[in-house]
Amino acid sequence: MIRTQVAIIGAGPSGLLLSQLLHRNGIDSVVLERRSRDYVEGRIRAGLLERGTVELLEAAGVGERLNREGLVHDGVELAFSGRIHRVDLKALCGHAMTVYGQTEITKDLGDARVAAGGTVLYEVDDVTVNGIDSARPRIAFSSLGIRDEVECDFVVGCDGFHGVTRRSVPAATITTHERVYPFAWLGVLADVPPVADELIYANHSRGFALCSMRSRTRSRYYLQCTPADRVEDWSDERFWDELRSRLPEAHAIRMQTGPSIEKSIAPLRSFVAEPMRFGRLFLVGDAAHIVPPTGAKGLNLAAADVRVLYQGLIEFYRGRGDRLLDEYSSRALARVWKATRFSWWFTTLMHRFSDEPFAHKLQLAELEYLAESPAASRAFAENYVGLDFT
Ligand code: RFL
Ligand code: PHB
Repeated sequence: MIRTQVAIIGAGPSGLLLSQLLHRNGIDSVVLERRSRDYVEGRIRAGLLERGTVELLEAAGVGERLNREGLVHDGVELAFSGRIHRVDLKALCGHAMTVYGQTEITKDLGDARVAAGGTVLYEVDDVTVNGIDSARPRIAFSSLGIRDEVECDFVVGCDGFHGVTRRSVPAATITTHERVYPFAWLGVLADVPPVADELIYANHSRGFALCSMRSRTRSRYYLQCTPADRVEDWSDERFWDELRSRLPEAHAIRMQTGPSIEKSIAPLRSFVAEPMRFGRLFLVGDAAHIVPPTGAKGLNLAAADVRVLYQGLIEFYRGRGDRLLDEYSSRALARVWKATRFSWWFTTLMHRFSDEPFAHKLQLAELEYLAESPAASRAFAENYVGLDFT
């Protein structure tokens, strides 16, 4: 039997970040993770951080490499009708975005947890959550075939969309909202210099494309594909040809190609579970909500949940009561719904939904309006860089 203050399920970015922030504030936690450390750190996912996420990583003591290697972007490009419109994020709302891979964040946090002597148990199976309505909940799990238990004050579900914690609450106490989009993203990672200095989101009659990056020598590109597509259907050559065809001429001719080092297909969905607290169990990040990746809000929302929760836990353990913990669900959800709206809107604006020219014409009209109207540009920029914390 292991005893701790906070038991965290899942060692993705939200679980590790929470554990590290609690540690820096004198609160003990244990993290239980189903996969190996190498697997968690090798998963190619998010790459674009809001300033609030950067600040929180700094507060967790892992800002050093991030500040050295992260690429700061003051603007973002929207491509449509063969033209390129740059949104000057910095000029419109005073903030920039930082490119730094989720792989690097989990590595930095994993190292910090080891350096601090923290307990992160990888490759655990059959996690079950019990007693969330009691003062001492218990988590049972198996490690190397041996059954064990963690007893704690609070349980935090940081175990992603397919995790166990959300499914362990009584169905009558949880409401879920879901929208599945009729397309997916095909992502490719390649060691070629990015086509441009900033990100390019492209609306094209053949479908959406996104040019992102991980460094000055490593590109991350995405294409809208069908949910039925398989990675085997997409040779590198087909991918590069299709990407080139969806970019404006000025970028297409400059694009460098090379062998892919990772290729994957991800479905797109919006999902929100309400509330995000059940007795002594809190849901955080993808365990509670999913957004489509257009706009890069997923990891940033997970970090925003952690920000609210760790402050509540600090207040509780310093003997200042549970007001902040009681407000966790409503405060987190207020931001979640705004990011859900923005991600849905940006997805709807940029993707090809049907053959119907009317829908595409409306998208182009809205993009033109965005390019012409400082008010519309500002509304976009404010949401893209992340709304202020209230
Ligand atoms: P994670 O990262 O899914 O981590 C959950 C962890 O829990 C473990 N787990 C369990 N452990 C124990 N017992 C169980 N029964 C368990 N079940 C699961 C899992 O193994 C895993 O280690 O959730 P977390 O920490 O909430 O983090 C969320 C982010 O990973 C996610 O929101 C982002 O990656 C989304 N996302 C993006 N977000 C951004 O902010 N900016 C981006 O640029 C961005 N790009 C993306 C993305 C997601 C993508 N995909 C593949 C969905 C691009 C893509 C393509
Ligand atoms: C990424 O770099 O993986 C990325 C960037 C921006 C997005 C989504 C993903 O909107």
